[in-house]
Amino acid sequence: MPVVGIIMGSKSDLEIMQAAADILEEFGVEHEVRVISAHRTPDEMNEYAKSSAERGLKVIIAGAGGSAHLPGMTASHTTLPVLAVPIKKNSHDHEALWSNIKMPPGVPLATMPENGAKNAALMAIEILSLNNSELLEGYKKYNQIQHDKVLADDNSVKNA
Ligand code: RP5
Repeated sequence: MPVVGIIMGSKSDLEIMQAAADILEEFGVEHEVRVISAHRTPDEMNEYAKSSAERGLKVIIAGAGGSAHLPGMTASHTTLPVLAVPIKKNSHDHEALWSNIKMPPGVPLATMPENGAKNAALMAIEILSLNNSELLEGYKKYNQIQHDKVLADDNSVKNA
C-alpha cells in the first residue's frame, strides 16, 4: 500500500518528478505516481486529496509549473503534509515558486527548491522516519555516505 503520493500537473513534469520516485524506490518506500491537473482535472484533484489519508497515504509530494495551483489546492483538501515542488522549465521562470510560497496563513505547504523533487522525497523520508526506526537507520546511512564522499573529495582536491 503506497504511503507517499507523487502527483504532478502534467506528464511533462515527470522528467523532474522522477527524481522523487527514484529516491523513494532506493529507500524501499511504497509510493504511487499520478498525473493530476488542478486546472484540467479539478474534480479528480479534489477527490485524490480528500481520499488520500483514508487510503493510507502519509505524505503527498506535488509538482507543478506555471501558475502551479496543484500543491496548494491539494493542501487545502487534506490534513496530510504536502510538499510542493515548483517546476521550472526555463531559466527565467519563477512563477511556480512564487505561487507555492504565497500560501495564505492557516494553510501550510512545505515548498521545496525549484525542481527539488529529490529533496521532497528525502523530506518525506524524514517525516516517515518519525515512526519507522528502520527507515531512520537507512536515512542516517545515506547522510553518512554523503558526508564521507565530501571528505574523500576534499582529500582528492587538497592532495592533487
Ligand atoms: C502546469 O503547466 C504543469 O504542471 C506543467 O508544468 C505546465 C505545462 O503543462 P503541459 O502544457 O506541458 O501539459 O499545469
